[in-house]
Amino acid sequence: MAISFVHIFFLLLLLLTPLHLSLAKKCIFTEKYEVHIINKLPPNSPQLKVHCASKDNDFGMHYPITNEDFNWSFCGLLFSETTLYFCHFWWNSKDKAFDVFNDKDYCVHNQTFPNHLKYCKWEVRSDGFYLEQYNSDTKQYFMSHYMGWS
Ligand SMILES: *[C@@H]1O[C@H](CO)[C@@H](O)[C@H](O)[C@H]1NC(C)=O
Ligand SMILES: CC(=O)N[C@H]1CO[C@H](CO)[C@@H](O)[C@@H]1O
Repeated sequence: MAISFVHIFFLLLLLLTPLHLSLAKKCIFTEKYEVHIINKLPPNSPQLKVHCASKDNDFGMHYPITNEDFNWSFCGLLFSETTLYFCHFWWNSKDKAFDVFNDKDYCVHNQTFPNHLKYCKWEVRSDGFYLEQYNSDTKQYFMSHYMGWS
């Protein structure tokens, strides 16, 4: 008797595990977010290096060329606090590290306009880092200067 219960338990575990994973990928219960980091540095300038990570994911070092879009997506968390992704950037003997996602409504805290698309678009330019915003009054997207290289 006891053995058959153990068998049933492990059978259920095997059946449920792939189901659980596929649910997680499609974000059934939470929203799906995308973060895009686009190299908008001048061509023929030094190579941009980007290292992004969260508590659970490390994307390693990336070397996007001019106009290349380095991006990833993830599901929002159901119960706990917002997911946090940060990146470290190196270019032309300068470097900068900051959160690129720490707020489910604004991409990053303290922005003027909420991000209703769940889509965080960053551009890396020679004068710093820009985050796309949507002005709901004028119904227009625009790139907003977030911080400089130094
Ligand atoms: C997102 O990254 C993938 C490679 O991981 C790339 O093929 C794709 O073009 C990127 N998305 C956009 C909108 O550029
Ligand atoms: C200056 C300012 O508004 N700071 C706020 C930025 O967002 C965090 C998190 O929502 C607040 O705790 C700060 O007060």
